[in-house]
Amino acid sequence: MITRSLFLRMVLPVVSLFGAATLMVGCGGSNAKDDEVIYIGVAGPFTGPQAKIGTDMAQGVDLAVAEWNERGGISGKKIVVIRGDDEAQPKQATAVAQDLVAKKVVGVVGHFNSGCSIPASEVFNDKKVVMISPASTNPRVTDRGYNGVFRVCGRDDQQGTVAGKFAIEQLKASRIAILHDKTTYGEGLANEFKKTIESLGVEPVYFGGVSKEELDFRAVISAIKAQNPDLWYFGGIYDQGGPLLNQARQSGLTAPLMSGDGLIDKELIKSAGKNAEGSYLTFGPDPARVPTAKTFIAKYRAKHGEPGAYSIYGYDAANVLLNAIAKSPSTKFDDLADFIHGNTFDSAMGPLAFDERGDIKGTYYILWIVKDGEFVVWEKNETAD
Ligand code: ABU
Repeated sequence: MITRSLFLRMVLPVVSLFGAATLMVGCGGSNAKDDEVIYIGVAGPFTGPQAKIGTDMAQGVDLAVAEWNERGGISGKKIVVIRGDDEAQPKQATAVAQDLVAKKVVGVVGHFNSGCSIPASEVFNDKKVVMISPASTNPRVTDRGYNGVFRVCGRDDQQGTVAGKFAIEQLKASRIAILHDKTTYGEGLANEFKKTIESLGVEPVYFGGVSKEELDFRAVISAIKAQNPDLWYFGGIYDQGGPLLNQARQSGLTAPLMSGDGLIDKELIKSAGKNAEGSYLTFGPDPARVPTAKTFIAKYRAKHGEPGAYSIYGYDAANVLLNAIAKSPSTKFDDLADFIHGNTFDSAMGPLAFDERGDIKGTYYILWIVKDGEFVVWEKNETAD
């Protein structure tokens, strides 16, 4: 089994994510005065084509907050979550960030899309609000040196490298087409993948983008097919991945697809069915194989149904933030940011610590494959344990 704990041997103090404050407050109702509650934000796509994955993430946050409130909240104050729907649109993300700041949130879990997290974090950094993304993997999210910006997922320069090496060294692919959705995430990941295969001596036979709103892929599929690839890579999200796979198979493009974490959502399987079979994806370890995730999975199922790929990351990001709020000298920005930088968190996915950029420490990405209508860890990863 591969977990972050294999890689984290920290000298920093370990913070139990489950050590709560002691005073009890009511959990229900929304009429509490501002000084009786602690507001945190959760920001992501809650409507539109990516509503499913955004809601999964927010429900992870809701579960964490419900647990803290059941234990009495923090310093006698109930925690209240304010959701900000960015609709996966960068401009809307900036508006959401401004709104959350105006509503006096102490910190924010979000956003989902890198293209939203980057502009939103300009607002949060300016207004001194801590932000922890569960899912935004583009390097620039944390590379700008903002002390209060964190993520609990990996980075696309790691993900693209793992994918590129796998394509060349394991799959022995030599004719690789690369497509992306022209977003910060999709194009960035496609470029990281391209860089890696080129460093291993393989030039892509095709490299191009389609708008993230596009659902008719016939022209690009035809251009890709004309190059007779033995593998094609897509930097993008599941809402396009399903139609893309369907149209590719209909047009006779039979080469396996490879992609990143943006495609790991059951909606892909619902949309593409057997056309998704055999697709390779990069993502973190399987929570079902992480012992510390078992309680989360059971509780999430009881409250919200089956967890989505990013539910547990929403939960862990919220718990990092809530621990910082509960255990820092104050809820001021510097105290919260320093606390998060200076501690190891005992999260559902295993020990979690942050480097100076706000990235998690430890190796992260492994290969998954779609098999019999499920996302499963590619078996040979097991040898890396
Ligand atoms: N990391 C998958 C999708 C979210 C993003 O980084 O845009």
